[in-house]
Amino acid sequence: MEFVKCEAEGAVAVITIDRPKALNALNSAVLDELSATFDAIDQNVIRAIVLTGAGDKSFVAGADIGEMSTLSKEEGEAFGKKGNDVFRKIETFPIPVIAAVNGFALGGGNELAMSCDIRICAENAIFGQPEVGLGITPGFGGTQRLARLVSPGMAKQIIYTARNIKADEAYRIGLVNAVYPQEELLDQAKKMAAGIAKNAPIAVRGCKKAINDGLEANMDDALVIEEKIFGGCFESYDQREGMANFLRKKDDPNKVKVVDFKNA
Ligand code: DAK
Repeated sequence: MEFVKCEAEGAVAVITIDRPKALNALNSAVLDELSATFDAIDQNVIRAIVLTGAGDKSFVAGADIGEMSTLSKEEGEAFGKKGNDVFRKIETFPIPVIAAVNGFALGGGNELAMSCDIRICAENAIFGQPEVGLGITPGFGGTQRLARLVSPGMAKQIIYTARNIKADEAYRIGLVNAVYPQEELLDQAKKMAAGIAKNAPIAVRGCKKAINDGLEANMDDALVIEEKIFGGCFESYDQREGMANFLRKKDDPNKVKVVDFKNA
């Protein structure tokens, strides 16, 4: 791979978009490599993924404006589909994906972060959807995911004005879960990923599916989705062992652990 690197550390994989000369902007090659990288993840070994950008300036500075500038309508639609297919693959990937946003997350960069399960960022992170300033609409799911993640009004303000927001504002509106000094970001993301990887993998995957599928359904159907996934956990080794373990440790005075969410 030329632009996407993947390193496994135990049960955690770190995927890095590495195209420094264009601040990690997404051209077709990056999108193809990103898709192939997720396809190659060994889901029997990896239990959580961190997605980040190379360097300390940019997560992803958007779709590649040079490549997009000469597209015809048909080519534009095909480029949009290519991105949407990869981002949907990430969003529905069975294993949780944490975006460690280490700088610019503009346009397709913010859209990529939003296709991940969880976003944390560095203090220098900048988020925005600058598309209307370029004469286009967001094309990799930005109109849909931003409105669902923050609020329709806030998403419309960000998209219509094409004004960027800083890390603290992204935190305030709930676009990111936490903000860290740049030098701590990756370790914090790996720590969170390792914390997820420690838990029962079938249950974690079930939670991701239940939350994602439930958000697309009405509450009655969503609760049925949850019931089925919940039921599916029973008789598994993890369920039997997890519950037996709790019952064995019932009298352990240290068993209730409350953790500061920022250090979870
Ligand atoms: N594309 C291509 N190259 C980029 C780039 C991008 N998005 N962003 C930065 N670069 C390149 C710059 O051209 C420059 O290259 P050289 O000139 O050195 O060759 C290099 O990265 C360093 O950038 P700067 O010199 O500009 O660095 P600064 O620190 O001064 O500024 C910046 C950083 C991030 C503020 C600035 O580079 C910038 O504004 N970049 C563009 C950000 C942007 O507008 N991104 C959103 C793109 S729109 C669709 C599918 C997808 C999309 C839309 C529709 N369909 C087909 C339906 C998605 C759209 C977008 O993502």
